[in-house]
Amino acid sequence: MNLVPLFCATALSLSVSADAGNPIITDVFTADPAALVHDGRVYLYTGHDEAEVDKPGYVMNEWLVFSSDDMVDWKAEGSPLSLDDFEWANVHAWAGHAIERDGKFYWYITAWEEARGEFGIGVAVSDSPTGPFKDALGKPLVTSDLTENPMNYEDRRILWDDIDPAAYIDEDGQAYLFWGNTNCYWAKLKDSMVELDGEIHQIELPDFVEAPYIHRKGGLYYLTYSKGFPERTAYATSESLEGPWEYRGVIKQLAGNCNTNHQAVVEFKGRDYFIYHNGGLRTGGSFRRSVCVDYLRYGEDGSILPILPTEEGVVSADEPLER
Ligand code: FUB
Repeated sequence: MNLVPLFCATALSLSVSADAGNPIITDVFTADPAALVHDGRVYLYTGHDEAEVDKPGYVMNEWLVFSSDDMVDWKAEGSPLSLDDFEWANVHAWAGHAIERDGKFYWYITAWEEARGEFGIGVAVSDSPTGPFKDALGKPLVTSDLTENPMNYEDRRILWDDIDPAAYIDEDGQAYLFWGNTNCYWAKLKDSMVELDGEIHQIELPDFVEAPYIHRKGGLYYLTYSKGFPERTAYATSESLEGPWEYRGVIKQLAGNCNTNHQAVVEFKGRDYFIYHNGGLRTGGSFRRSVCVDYLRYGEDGSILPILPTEEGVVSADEPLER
């Protein structure tokens, strides 16, 4: 991925096509989905790709929220969080993840910290899933001095291993944060949700690149992630969030017309969904991405069956599922 100068943010009016089918949002470019279910609605948190056509490099200044009660009709909830809300950040509103605890909503995000010249992970908080959100700390929660900064391209030390946060609250109430690029990290979160609790650990996963995401099904924890570059989605399972993790293979091939893959997994009204992005819109591409939704299905042994990206997407969660 490229680090590019900030282009001027363009104010875009947000409305969402009511048509079913992929991509689910067709009037703005959306990337890096995360989802949560609250009071019978699914809330979708995305990045906003604003790069011009044929200009390589991410231009991302804000995050967007959409919501739905059937996974088909999506309501644009606007942009309740942007780089302007983080005094320490100046560019690169990259992937985030939102989670609810005790009636508060915590949105962990990736952004570039101007003072240190590196990526950091911040956290914003709100009383509502749609905001307004405000920076909970006034500084990043995770900075590069806490982690290893692995050597990467051309033997240079990379400063973007602290990206792509994903939070999870276990049955016993313990909260965890997973994140990383090249190295996959995890740490416990204190009950406040805005402080790490103890050591930062690493998980060894084949060709881990980025986008760790945790979900649970049938007593098993699943860690999906982007593997290799261009990226495929792979996964590992464990009986404990603290590992050990068993690598289980690739479930999604390259995203169409786009070099990254970034997934969210959510269960809603008894069905399992795999949310991802591709470069599928006209003028779309690696820096003009679009969020899509398809079904996620499990094998009898708990394996995730290969994800089949479709143009038709999913049917209303309130209608019978015949395929
Ligand atoms: O959107 C910018 C970056 O690209 C994200 O942080 C990664 O997950 C990849 O999708």
